Amino acid sequence: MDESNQASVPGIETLAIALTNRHYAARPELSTRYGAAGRAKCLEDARYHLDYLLQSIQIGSPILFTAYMSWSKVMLAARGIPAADLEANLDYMHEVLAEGLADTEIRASALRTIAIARRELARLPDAENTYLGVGEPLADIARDYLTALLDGDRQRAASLVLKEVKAGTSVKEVYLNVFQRTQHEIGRLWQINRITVAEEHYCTAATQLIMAQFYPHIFSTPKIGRRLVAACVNGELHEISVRMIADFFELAGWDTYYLGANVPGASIADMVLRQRAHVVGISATLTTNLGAVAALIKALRSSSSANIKVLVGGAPFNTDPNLWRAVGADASAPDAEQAIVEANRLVSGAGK
Ligand code: B12
Repeated sequence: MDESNQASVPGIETLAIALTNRHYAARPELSTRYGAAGRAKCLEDARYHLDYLLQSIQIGSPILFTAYMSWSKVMLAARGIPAADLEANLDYMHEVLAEGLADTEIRASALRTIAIARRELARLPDAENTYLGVGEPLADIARDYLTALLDGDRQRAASLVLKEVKAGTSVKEVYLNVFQRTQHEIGRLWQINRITVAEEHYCTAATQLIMAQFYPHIFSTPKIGRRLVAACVNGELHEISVRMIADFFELAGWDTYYLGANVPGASIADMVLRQRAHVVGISATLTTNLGAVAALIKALRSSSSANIKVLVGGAPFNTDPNLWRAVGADASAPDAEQAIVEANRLVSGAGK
């Protein structure tokens, strides 16, 4: 099973070096302004850009590259790097790939994909709105919860949500409107350089701990005889998403086998078989992990679990609602609530 995260087009490193050289040749003042460290950072960014580009074209979804460029624009703006630099970088990328890609089909889709992103880039905002805006459900609780975590007070954060559930709010609402929204907000704050990686790690670990406090409730629902195996694809470290999926299924009476982050495809396939799962839920947050999702599904289809229903999800699937077809899945769902609806529909035999 090929689970490589790098798109299988040769020479990403060569292209990244050529792109960086082109950028610095056109803008020699960058060397004096940012020094050797700046050049190394530019090369690192070039690798990321090309990796996202190649994954997007291999999976046939230009919108994924545009979404990545949109994310880059916000990220760079918060660090004082103007959008014009990113636009110029895309222009140089267009030139470098026009000269450096031998395969005419790949070259054509690469240039088309860059052109789409380049056209959109000027229209895209350089900041993202908060996920905890006034008017969102449970927004006050979510804001207080985040403040408690950023104060380093996970006890206070826990008691806020436990009290809320005691008062009648469902665990599902707390999951989606407090935990999920807060995690998205934490990502935004990290992206715009307002919190550190350590703060993000603390908040994430605390939320995982607090989620566990709901387990007596989650695991007490009567069972309906359906089984879910849920995992992050190989290379994928964002595990709360799929844990949330598993918990919603457990609440809906399924027996769930939650495998967590970064699971080798062969192990997922083995678990599907051993647990005689009705559905396997596969999560990918990063576009660069989509190749591994497609490889895993291909392997499942040619195994003794060929008839397993495959549900996929995560940020790229929310960006491109048709992406599930391209990776060979049976369906996708934008969140944990919709995931149950899709899984029940798949198991009851109603095709899409
Ligand atoms: C916590 C976090 C991490 C932690 C994860 C730890 C852990 N134990 O999970 C760590 C530190 C490991 C991490 C690392 C990285 N991260 Co990070 N991370 C996050 C953060 C802040 C929260 C993730 C989370 O918990 N979300 C909460 C869940 C519940 O929400 P969700 O993912 O949307 O899930 C729902 C739906 O998508 C859907 N769904 C998801 N999966 C599935 C599966 C199925 C089957 C179905 C049906 C539905 C479904 O249902 C879910 C539940 O409702 C996000 C921000 C964000 N927007 O999510 C950034 C974020 C995803 N990370 C980001 C980045 C850049 C990275 C790194 C590349 C950083 C780096 N340079 O090292 C690495 C990559 C690691 C890797 N190889 O996977 C970026 C990605 C941007 C992009 N362009 O792709 C984000 C968006 C932050 C940002 N705003 O900039 N990260």
